[in-house]
Amino acid sequence: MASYSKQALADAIYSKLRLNCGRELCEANASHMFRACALVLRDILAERNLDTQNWVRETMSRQVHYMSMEFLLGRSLMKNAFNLGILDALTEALSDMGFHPSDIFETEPDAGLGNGGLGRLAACYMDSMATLGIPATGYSICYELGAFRQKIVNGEQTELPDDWLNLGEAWLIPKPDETEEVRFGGTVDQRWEDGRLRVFHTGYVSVLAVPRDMAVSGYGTRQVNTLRLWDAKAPVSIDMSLFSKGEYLKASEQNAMAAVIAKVLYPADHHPEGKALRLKQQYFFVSATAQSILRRHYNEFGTLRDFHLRHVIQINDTHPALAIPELMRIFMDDYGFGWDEAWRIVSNTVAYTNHTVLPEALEHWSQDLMEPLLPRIWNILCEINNRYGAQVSAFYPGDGDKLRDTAIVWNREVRMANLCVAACFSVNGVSAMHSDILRNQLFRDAAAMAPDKFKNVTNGIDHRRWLAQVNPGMDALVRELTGNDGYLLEPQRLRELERFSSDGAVLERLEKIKAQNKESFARYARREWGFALNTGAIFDVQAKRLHEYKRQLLNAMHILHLYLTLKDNPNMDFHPRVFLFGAKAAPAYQTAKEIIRLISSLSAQIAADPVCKDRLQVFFLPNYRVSLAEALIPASEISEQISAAGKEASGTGNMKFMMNGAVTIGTLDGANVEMHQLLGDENMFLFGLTAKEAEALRAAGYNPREYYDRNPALRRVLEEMAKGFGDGVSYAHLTERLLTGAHCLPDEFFLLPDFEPYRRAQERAGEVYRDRDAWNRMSLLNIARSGGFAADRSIGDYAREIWSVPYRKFPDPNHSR
Ligand code: 26V
Repeated sequence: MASYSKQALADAIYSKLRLNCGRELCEANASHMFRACALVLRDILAERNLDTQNWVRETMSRQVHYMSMEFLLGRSLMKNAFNLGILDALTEALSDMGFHPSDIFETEPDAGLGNGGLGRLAACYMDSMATLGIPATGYSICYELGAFRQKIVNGEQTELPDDWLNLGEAWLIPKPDETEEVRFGGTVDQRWEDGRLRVFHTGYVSVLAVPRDMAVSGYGTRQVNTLRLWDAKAPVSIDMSLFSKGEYLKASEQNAMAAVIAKVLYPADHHPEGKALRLKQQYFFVSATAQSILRRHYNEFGTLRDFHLRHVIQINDTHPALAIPELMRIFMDDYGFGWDEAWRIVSNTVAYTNHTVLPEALEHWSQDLMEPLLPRIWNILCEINNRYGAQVSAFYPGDGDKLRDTAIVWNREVRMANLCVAACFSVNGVSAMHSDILRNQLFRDAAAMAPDKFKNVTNGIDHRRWLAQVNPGMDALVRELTGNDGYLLEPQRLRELERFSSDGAVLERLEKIKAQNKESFARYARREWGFALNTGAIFDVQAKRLHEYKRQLLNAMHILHLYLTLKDNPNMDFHPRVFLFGAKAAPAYQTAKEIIRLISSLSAQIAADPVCKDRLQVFFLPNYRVSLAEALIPASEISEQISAAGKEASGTGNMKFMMNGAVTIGTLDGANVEMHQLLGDENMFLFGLTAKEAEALRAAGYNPREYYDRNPALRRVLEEMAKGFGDGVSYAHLTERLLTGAHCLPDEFFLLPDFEPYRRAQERAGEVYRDRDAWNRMSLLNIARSGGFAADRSIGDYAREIWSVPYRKFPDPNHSR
């Protein structure tokens, strides 16, 4: 296709419909149309993807390999059309063909290959890397089932499978000729042969890794990168020979392993279970990726000596950390390198991003699991551990504690974070505060040995998706006020909006856009769930994974307090509120599920009480995911970012709300700290203990009872919770966790000390909201100062400070928007 006029697109869609979907236009439904559109765009992208690869080969650019167990992509059709500059043409083509374009876009299932922030971050970064002209490939598993679909039944979360591939497959380009073999189990023998130590691995089980590539477009550029998703298959021919040799058990073992490895994304977030399978998934994807990268390099250059000059591998949390021993294995066992040279190359290639400091989320694997499953990797890990231990001992002579704390293998466990810190040339946190915690607390001893290794790259979001695409009203206003659409490639230009912070007419238009977004979300909520949202109320939103440290329970406690106050004083003067929650709980995380149940009970109680009519509403929005966030965030006015200080590594939802003009009620945690530096006390409602204060309180022997005894309102909230509501369910277990700690620290996340400060912050927000002008100004300044939270800025930081890759733009001369 030479050009992408609406006619050219319509013709191409028509042809895909007939040839690939076997449908005439008159019999096509929205799913057929979506598939046809996706195939048309896939062709355009596939061609540009080849051009990009040729360009990378010719220029021999340094490439980035971004490894992540999660990529929370959401929908791609509108995104790709937007990036290619053909969204208007596509929309018109679909209308001309007799369809509502939005029906077609909304038919696309979310590619939910992730649990939360870490996975969405990877997706935003893929967009920015393509846009900034960085040759980059992402790697993950092609999970057959993505993040579970959440259904609320009688107030409780139930989990349903998410069969995204059914339609999502349209984006994938299978590359069976680039299949890699991954080996599990068996035995390893080492023998000297021809003057070098040779390693022989026998008796293993094989799983084949088959790439299914997805093209990743960038905005306004011809560059198209790749996201390589590995599918698992049993090796058919070996399988048959095993059968003929009578090794039936092994053959069926291989089949079983292959069938299960790429089946489902782990729904756990910070709550590990099903450990063995997760380890198999990690090694499967890491081994396939490492082999694939090395094979391509070797085929091109005939040597791996300069590998690190051409490649950098960024690992997203510790989940892909086995890439380190796996690369060592391939360099040594397959390409004959000695340890020292292999180590020099590998440790100059791999860089690690940490995404959490919660102890239960720092991965460790038992020797009992690792050694039999990955015998050669286990050898290599032990060797890395010995050598690193020697370095630690030399740096801290005679200090056994330091040796223990920095050890990679200790007490029959492999500690993945310590492995990354020892082996990677760069370790970064994801907000200024989080990076300080890594440097000065979590990895203090290792950081003292290599201070330059430790960096910060504050997270960022794809502002083209999270502002321009999801909020067309605001996008139009920004373009009008800044004179053009330049902010799409230069997010800092949002700053130019500050000029209008006292312009009454502009502020009114801002308010109107928000009001329209609220109306539009209310229609969505009515259509999806039959909810009737009061659009005259403040939309107050907390949307993120459900976790105790994120403190959805604190929000619920405040709502309960508001409800009780309203009952006592039905004429209370306050601006009506709609509290909206969106959150999935890890299926095995009982307390998180109880909190969902509590929110549902509270919601029903409030809905049934006439005193709340037109004043107070609470809704739990089922199945929070990327596409729901896209509808919800532009309609939000208050953004709840209320984690216990020191626990949220960064947060990225906070940035999305800010960029859409919601005002934050938040603690000094993660990237909120940087938001606060930009906004000041005047444009944010800050409350609560700081991380230092919380630590000091804990050290002084924190007793939640003191707060309970001192604050009658808080006491009443907890008593009511324990009693339960109209549906007869008691939440005594939750109050017990707060007051006495049932199998946990009492009130581990400091809800009680923060309750009163939170209540006051809420009250202040409610008051300011009534001064429409003041509120709209805050909202405008939030948008204006959000440019620094664009993923383009983060990727620029990675490119400069860690990857040493140039980042350029390749403007697409035909691009029009
Ligand atoms: C840990 C585990 C442990 C084993 C079971 C499965 C599983 C899945 C995920 C994790 C770690 C999750 C780490 C994470 O998502 N961190 C979030 O990363 C965001 C992007 O940097 C950041 O904004 C959030 O603050 C941080 O919680």
